[in-house]
Amino acid sequence: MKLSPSDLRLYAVTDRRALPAGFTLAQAVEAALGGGVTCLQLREKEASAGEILTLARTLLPLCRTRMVPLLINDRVDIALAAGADGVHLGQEDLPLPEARALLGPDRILGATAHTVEEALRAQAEGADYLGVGAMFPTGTKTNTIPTSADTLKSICAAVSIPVVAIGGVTAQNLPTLSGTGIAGAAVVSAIFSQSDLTAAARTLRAAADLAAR
Ligand code: TZP
Ligand code: MG
Repeated sequence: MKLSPSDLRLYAVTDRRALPAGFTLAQAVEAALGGGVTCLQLREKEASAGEILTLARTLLPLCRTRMVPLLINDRVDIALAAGADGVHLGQEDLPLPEARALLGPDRILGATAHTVEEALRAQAEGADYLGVGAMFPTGTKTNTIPTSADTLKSICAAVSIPVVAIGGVTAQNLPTLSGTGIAGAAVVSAIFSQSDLTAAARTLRAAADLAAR
């Protein structure tokens, strides 16, 4: 599955640690997909490679049914083994040229960028989209680099690939990013820590549809 910018409108990033009691990750993902999530990233920082692979194989059919791309955080090898649609890599992960060589031209390669310079380099090295942030304070990731809306706007203007905002994004603060040029928003806790995941995703999707270009 190749990426279209509208696939990034509401990009849900998993974290089993955030889930309300009683939910499996598959149940949570199914509920979130029902609320209008358009892209899913499997990001389980405490899971073993085998666990991530098993989770990817469980989530892939749920995503495929709804034509939602499934991307794997950090791990090109697991993405390939699971037949996932691609990966998301940060500045300290496998360099993008090597990742692209392993993935081939058709799988999706996403990259994190915090500056225009990083964004242009990622684009030149084969990224299909960029994640930019943290836009707002977040408890989900501790080692984030705070990123301003002005920087986000400059990045969107500098690159031709689509950009998603990440980090502390909620339905309440997402409207403040409207006009920056984002293709969508990526969230962990605003979906996965909510008791009604479908309603949370639906509200965010409406906000993302308004804020994205
Ligand atoms: N990268 C930058 S911030 C972040 C990641 C993975 C965490 C986003 O989580 P939340 O709960 O949406 O703030
Ligand atoms: Mg990473």
